[in-house]
Amino acid sequence: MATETAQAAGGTASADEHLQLEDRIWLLRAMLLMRGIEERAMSLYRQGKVPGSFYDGFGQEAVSAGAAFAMAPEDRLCILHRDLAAHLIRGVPPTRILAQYMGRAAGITRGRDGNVHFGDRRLGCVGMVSMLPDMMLVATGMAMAFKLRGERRCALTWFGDGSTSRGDFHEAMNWAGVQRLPVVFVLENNQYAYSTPLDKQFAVDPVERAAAYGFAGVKVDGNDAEAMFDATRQARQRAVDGEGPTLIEAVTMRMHGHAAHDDMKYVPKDQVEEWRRRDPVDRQERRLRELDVDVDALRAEVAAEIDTAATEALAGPMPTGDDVLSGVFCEGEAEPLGDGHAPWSGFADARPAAGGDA
Ligand SMILES: Cc1ncc(C[n+]2csc(CCOP(=O)(O)OP(=O)(O)O)c2C)c(N)n1
Ligand SMILES: [Mg+2]
Repeated sequence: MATETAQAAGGTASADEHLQLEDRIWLLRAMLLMRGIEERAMSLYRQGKVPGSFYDGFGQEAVSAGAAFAMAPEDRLCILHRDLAAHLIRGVPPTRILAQYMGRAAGITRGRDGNVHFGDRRLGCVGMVSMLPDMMLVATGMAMAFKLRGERRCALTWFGDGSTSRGDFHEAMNWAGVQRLPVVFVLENNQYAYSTPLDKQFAVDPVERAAAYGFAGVKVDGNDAEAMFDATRQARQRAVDGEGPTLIEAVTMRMHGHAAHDDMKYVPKDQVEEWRRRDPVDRQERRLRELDVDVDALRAEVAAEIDTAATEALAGPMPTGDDVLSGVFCEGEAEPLGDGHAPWSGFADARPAAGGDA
C-alpha cells in the first residue's frame, strides 16, 4: 500500500474542487471558536471555576476541524481531548461546552465530569473513554456494525502519537485491516506524548504501520485545515466504497503543555517558535483574506458568541446531586446515537441515505 504525502500549503486542487467559499469560512469559524472557547476555559480554570485540570488543542485546531468537516451526518465520531472543533462542527453549542468544563448541570455530561470525557450522543459523537486509545476499538466496533448491516457509513477516531505504542492500537488496526472496515484512524502526531518526544515513541515512521496492516496510510500537514479535509474526504470515500480503512497521520505540534499544570520545560523553545509560524488559524485566515472575506468581522462575531456563551454558562446552576444515579445504567429501551450536523455543502444535495442505528 502506498504512503502518500498530501500537498502542503496553499490549498490542493482537490480541496478547491470540493469546498465552496462558505465551507472555507466554516472551517475558519470552527477553528476560531475552538481557540476562543479554550482560551476562555483556561482563564476560567485559573479563576478556580474549572475543576481538575484543563487540556487544550492550541495549534492543532485544523486536525479536528478539517477531518470532522468531511464526515456525513450519519457517520460516527470518537473525539479526543484536543479535538474540540469536531464537537462544534457536529452542532454542540459553545455554552454547553463551557458549562461542561465547569461541571455545570447544562454541560454535556450534566455535571458528572468537568473535563474532556464527553460526547453528545444525539449528534453522533461518542463520549471519550479516558484509557488511551480505547476509542480506536470503539470506532472499529461501530465500523464492524456498519459493515454487517450493509450501511454506507463510516466511523472516525482521533488518537495521539503516544497511543501508537499501546496494544489496543495494534488490535484495532489489525481487525480493521482484516475485515476491511469503514473506519478512518486520524493519528494526531503533535510531537509529544506528555513529555515523551517522538524518537522515544517509535523507531519507524508511524504512517508506515498502515501498510503492515494492509491498508492505506497518508501523511498530511495537520496545520492545514483544507488538506486535512481533503485527506479525510478521500479516506471516507474509500471506507464507504468498501475499500477499507485509512490511517491519516496529521503532523502538527502541541503548542501548550500537556495540560494547564504543565509548563513544558522539556520542549525546546525554538521548536515552539518554528511551529508558531505555521499556525493553522493564521493559515486559513490568510487564505480567506485572499478570497476577500471580511475575516475581522468573522473574528468579532466569534468573540461575541463566546462572550455570550461564557455568560450563559456561568449563570447556569451546578448539579444538585439529586439525579446522580440517572443515566448510569440503561433504563428501558436503549436510545441509539443520533445524526450530527454536517455543514459541508457537498452533503446538502448528495447525501447518502441514512442507515440504521449505531
Ligand atoms: C492507558 C492510558 N495511560 C495513560 C493515560 C494518561 N494520559 C492521558 S493523555 C496522555 C498523553 C497522551 O499522549 P498522546 O497519545 O501523544 O496524545 P496527546 O496528549 O499528545 O494529544 C497520557 C499519558 C491514559 N489516559 N491512558
Ligand atoms: Mg501527542
